[in-house]
Amino acid sequence: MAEHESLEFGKADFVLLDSVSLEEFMANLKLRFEKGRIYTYIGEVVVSVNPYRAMNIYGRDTIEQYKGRELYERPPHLFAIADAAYKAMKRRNKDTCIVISGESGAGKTEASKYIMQYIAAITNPGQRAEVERVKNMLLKSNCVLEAFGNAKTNRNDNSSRFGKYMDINFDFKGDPIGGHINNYLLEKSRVIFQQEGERSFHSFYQVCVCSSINDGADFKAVADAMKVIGFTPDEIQTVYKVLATILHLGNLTFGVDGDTTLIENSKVVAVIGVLLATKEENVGKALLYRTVATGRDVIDKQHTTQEASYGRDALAKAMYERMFCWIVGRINDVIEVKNYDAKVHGKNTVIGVLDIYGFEIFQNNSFEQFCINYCNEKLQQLFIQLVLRQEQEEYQREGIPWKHIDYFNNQIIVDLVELQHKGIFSVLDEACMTVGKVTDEVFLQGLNSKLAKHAHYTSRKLSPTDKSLEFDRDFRIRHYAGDVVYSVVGFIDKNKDTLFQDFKRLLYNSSNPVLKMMWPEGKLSITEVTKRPLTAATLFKNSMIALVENLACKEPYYVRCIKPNDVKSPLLFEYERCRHQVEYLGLLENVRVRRAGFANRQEYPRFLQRYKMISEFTWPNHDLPSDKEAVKRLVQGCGFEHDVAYGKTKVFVRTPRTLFCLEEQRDEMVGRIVLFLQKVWRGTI
Ligand code: AD9
Ligand code: MG
Repeated sequence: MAEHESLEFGKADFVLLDSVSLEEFMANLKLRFEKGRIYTYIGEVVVSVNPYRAMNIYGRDTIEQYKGRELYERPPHLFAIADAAYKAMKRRNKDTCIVISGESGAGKTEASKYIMQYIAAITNPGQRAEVERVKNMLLKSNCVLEAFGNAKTNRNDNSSRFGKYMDINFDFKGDPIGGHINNYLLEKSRVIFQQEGERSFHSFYQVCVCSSINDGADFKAVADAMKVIGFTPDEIQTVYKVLATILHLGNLTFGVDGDTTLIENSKVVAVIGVLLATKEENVGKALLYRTVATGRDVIDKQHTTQEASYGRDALAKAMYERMFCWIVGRINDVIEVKNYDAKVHGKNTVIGVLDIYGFEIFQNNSFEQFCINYCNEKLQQLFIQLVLRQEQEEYQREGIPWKHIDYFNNQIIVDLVELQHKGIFSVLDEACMTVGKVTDEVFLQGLNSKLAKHAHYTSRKLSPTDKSLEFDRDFRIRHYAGDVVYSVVGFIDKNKDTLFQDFKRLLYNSSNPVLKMMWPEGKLSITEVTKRPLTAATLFKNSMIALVENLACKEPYYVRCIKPNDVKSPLLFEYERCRHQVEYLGLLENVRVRRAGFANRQEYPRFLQRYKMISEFTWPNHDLPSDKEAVKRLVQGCGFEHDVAYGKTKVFVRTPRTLFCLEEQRDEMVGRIVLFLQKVWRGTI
């Protein structure tokens, strides 16, 4: 515990509050925010409030203060959590992960960048060139991914529109030797449509250099970063060509002449032909016709204007998404660990950093918000399992007397979305599988009939008098973080995510090899394409389940971000807004579990190893029947009896204060021992 931090800044750990109530919690959070203390602990969890201003707390000098120190020795900081994750990995050879959560605009992405900067700064003291190269790549990759995957929304000027999980691999020395990025469902619909006040992905403005945000300077930074990462000039050119193609597609309109669908502004087609390195007539044909196999015949079926517009939009979205995934893949090629032989170099360990799109509610919420909010439910569930439930279970396992603490378990909402056969994704997939014309309304009917009694689901049909459900197409989910009304419009299309095969062939047949590489499945002819691709919902659900499994097998560290106001003000602490977040994030329950429980627990041998020098009974070795007995003697000798409980395999320390005292005594003893040894060495004893 950061005891030395003056009380004028409030309590540095919520566990130390005089009494645990929402009011006390909020008062402390507010006081600290107003005093410029944006971080506060709950044990080992960092609570962070977005300061919305540049803080002078991330520099080299601050990094030095946190390097190698214990969590409770310094004021709360992201660096301390990063150091703890790093130390756990290095000392105990454990894979760890840092999970950053909070709603849109709460500060997750900024936090993830500071954490990475910290790790980069404290590693590679030997300045090995290869390690420096890897670190540089990892840091540079952020800039590229943000350009292509972030956008201005009404909640955040730099909102992540994709989920990102980055593994950093370390060698036995604790230096980064590589990494891997997993990206999750990019909100590609933004390419063709943005709500009022929002923008498309930053990358488009950077190529146009036309707007108020600092896009021009960013363009150069992104281009430089891509070069450093190792994108070839051809690859970078292709990226710009794809962006330009998408912009031109946006200008393309369709009309009819008798029975014929035609492109109204055919000059655009010529430009696209050049950009995509393919014949103009092939572009025109792919936009207006679809090749279909009927029995043994293959025919060209003309689109209606509606189908053609649908195809055009699907093409724009798919090209962007594919390019984004390709960029991630290229970065992975460069940063992935190569030539690492665990037998020679020792175990390769990992720190994972998760920065995902936060919970969001817009004026109009669609399939994308549904997926994003489901993802946040999954992460909340992981938090509950790991922090709240596991903690309680550990006390039971260790035989420590324990009073159960109630908390809201959001598993019921996770199930509502993902349960086989009964969940919303299943109902959606079922509707999409139905042969014939399926509408979003049919899907909504399916939901209504399956979920009529579910406490967290309702719709206009089920609650006709409910004012928040304005339209027939609306349904509402009671999420852990609040109620969200979704419009069912577009769910079926977005879930099917159809891109006519003709476009895939068009792109595959481009004479630009980079573009061709992005579209390998275009190789298949019409008669070879049979398999129905997995739906967007199923793919997303599977990736979320895999993500949670991956995180669950690592030792987790948490950063819980809070957004203080909706107007990006550095001064405003909107009490109600913050209270709501504290409640739904389960922070109070977190404090209660932590407090009713114990701030720290260590297996007996480890505890002894660290503190045995402070007691005559244990230094240098004890002759008691067990390590447990030895720890008891040590604790008695120090007078901490009242603050400690003895489990089957671990000693539990209730307050961090005790640990702090133990650490101080240890430091003092170590100092004395060193002095003594020096004297022996010099022969003065
Ligand atoms: V979203 O779910 O991706 O929409 P995030 O990632 O939680 O969201 P982000 O990190 O992008 O939010 O923070 C939003 C903005 O708040 C940033 O662009 C900064 O202007 C501001 N911010 C956040 N954290 C800090 C900080 N530690 N110091 C200064 C900050 N400004
Ligand atoms: Mg973000």
